Amino acid sequence: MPVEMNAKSTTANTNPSVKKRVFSGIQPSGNLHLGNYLGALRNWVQTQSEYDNIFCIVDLHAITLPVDPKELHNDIRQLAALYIACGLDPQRCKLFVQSHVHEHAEASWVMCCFTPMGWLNRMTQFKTKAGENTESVGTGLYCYPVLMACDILLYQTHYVPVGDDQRQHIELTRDLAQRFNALYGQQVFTIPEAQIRTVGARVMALDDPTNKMSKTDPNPNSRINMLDDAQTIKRKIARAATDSMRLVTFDATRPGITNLLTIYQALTGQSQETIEEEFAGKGYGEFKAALTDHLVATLAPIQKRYHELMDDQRVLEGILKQGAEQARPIAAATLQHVKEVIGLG
Ligand code: ATP
Ligand code: LTN
Repeated sequence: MPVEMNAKSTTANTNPSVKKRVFSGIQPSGNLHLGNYLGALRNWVQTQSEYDNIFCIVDLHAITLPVDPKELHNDIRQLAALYIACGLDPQRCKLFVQSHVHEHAEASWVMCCFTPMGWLNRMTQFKTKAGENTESVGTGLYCYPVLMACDILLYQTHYVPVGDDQRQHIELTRDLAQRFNALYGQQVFTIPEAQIRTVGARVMALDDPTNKMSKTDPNPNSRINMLDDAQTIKRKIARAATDSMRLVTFDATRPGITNLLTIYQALTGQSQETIEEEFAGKGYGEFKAALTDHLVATLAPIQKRYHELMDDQRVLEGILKQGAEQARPIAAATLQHVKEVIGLG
């Protein structure tokens, strides 16, 4: 499976004592969708035996925009259940909730004091999410990339598997770590690398393939949610934007059909040529029916497992508690080192 690294890549090792560390996270802010799965979660699952894995439910990031407390509480549990239902194994991964390890918030304050305003001013996600409201949004939205950097740096992470939209945040993380290490003349932080797949790294919205598929898009038909049933998937794919050419080919000038074909490619693992041959002379209707079948076949077993997990909250809480207990000492050691070099305490 092709993977792009943003620096010299190192081959993963299967010897547990020298496994490289992977860290990533998703915000518990609404429905997990196909973009999150193909761009991030599925890749974590596929490589979990190669790495020392830490996966976080980044709830402190979710409060950077207004959120209903009850919904947030439920969304955290739902996301944890989906992590496991998608195939993350709590025996091989530390799974935890960001706010359960207070070192993230503490490190974030310290690193904010070392982050030039100009660096944050360049972050495009802030501009997209704040929109017209740059004066009224909370400053947490502005400092969000610093908290993300701390998530990664606290664990001496080597690789951060994410979708394409996170590229700029990982670059900032690297810059902050390099600058901090240089300032104190010590290797306080490991310099992480983004791991971005070539297929599925940017799944586009079904209604408007010039925008990325997003949890917070007001149009529910813009995304396939991981918990959508077969009928809903069929309806959303049938409505998905295409064009009037009726040619089932990968073509950057026709982003609608290309997005659907890319989803098909990510789900089947087939090459572009094989897919184009399979649908040569066939219409969009036939292709959309095949895509729907693959989506339903992929999501149905995940949904079954998800419901089993949600029915036994004690098991889920136990997994999250254990994950936080395993993660905390690693984060605490890095934070302690940071405090020592700065002269705090
Ligand atoms: P929102 O769009 O509402 O900000 P989101 O859907 O981007 O939320 P996040 O929690 O920000 O969700 O992202 C979790 C992971 O999913 C990240 O690694 C991100 O890069 C990846 N991801 C999000 N959207 C897509 C997408 N459309 N295609 C591929 N990967 C995606
Ligand atoms: N900012 C990310 C979520 C996120 C994350 C992280 C991803 C928070 N902390 C650490 C990787 C590593 C997003 O919006 N998708």
